[in-house]
Amino acid sequence: MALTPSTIACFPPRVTVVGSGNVGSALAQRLAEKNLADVVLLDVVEGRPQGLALDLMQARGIERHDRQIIGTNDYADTANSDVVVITAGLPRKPGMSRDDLMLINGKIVLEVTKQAIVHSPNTIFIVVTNPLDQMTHITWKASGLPVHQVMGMAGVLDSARFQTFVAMELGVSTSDISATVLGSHGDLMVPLPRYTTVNGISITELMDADTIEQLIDRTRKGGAEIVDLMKTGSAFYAPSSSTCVMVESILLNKCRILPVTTYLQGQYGLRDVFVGVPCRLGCQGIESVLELDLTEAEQLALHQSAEAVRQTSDRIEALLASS
Ligand code: TXD
Repeated sequence: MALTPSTIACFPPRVTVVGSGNVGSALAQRLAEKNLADVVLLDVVEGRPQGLALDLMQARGIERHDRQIIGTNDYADTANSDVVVITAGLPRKPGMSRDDLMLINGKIVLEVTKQAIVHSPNTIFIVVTNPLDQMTHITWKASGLPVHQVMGMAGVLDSARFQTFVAMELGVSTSDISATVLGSHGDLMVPLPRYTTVNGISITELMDADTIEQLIDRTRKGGAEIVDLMKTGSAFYAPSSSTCVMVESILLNKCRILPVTTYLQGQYGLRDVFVGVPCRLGCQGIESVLELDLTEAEQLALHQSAEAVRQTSDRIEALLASS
């Protein structure tokens, strides 16, 4: 992989969060309160990002940090961002298919990327908007950046959900559990029990197959379970935590190994498709892709997951061509 020099020149780094809805505003708070970066919060809605930024600024003395939070509707204010996170989009409404949402959010993500890249030409993009794998593809193409500088957040969240359910089932600390979920962000995600461990012991040695299957099923439906409870809106605390840990690994060059949506070019026998796999995240973005040793069944599940993403690539290409 050809790596270009880091854009991170001096502290504090600057992170733009596009979309000041539930995920975007929670992420801005986490980034600032962890003292990780100055934050530019941008939205199309006038006043909302400015109001949220002022509110967050007024908490600084209490939270004891000095990060700047700027709210804006103008991309000029996002100039020289080290990382741009895209959370802008619309949620699915009753009667709307995933395809309808893909086109609506596809146009939004395309426009956001084109505007953001003008002011931060060597940034690193993290896409959060759904449908995740397809939106990440759009940002990669529209930005013209190398693949290691464009990635999607989903696997960290799906793994965190699996980790939580395993901890609840076993009655142990969540911190002692390391969970791995690969694949696309949706019903075909691929939780890997063999690579899910409690202090190094695989859960396949600690639970029976039926229990593991129930936890996997709950993980797959993790987002929907929260939507059903909340009635309006969807999860944002764990999604913003998940995005924050990716930003942190990049800005601090921590080189964490995290499941990230990336463009595969032969790894896992897959090519030219965005899908979630473990990656090493450092100051240049995706520093490398880790290839786990998968069983035939695990490999098949990953390929099926990737195939579902690939089936939509015509529509993504058509959208890009018409822009
Ligand atoms: O795991 C994951 N990747 C996800 C993805 C986890 C949780 C949420 N997931 C998706 O993220 C969700 O399905 C949505 O597509 C996005 C954002 O979720 P959020 O819950 O934050 O949605 P909101 O609260 O509706 O916020 C969206 C904001 C809102 O303020 C709009 O005004 C803004 O996006 N928006 C825009 N901002 C800038 N530019 C444009 N064009 C624009 N259009 C809408």
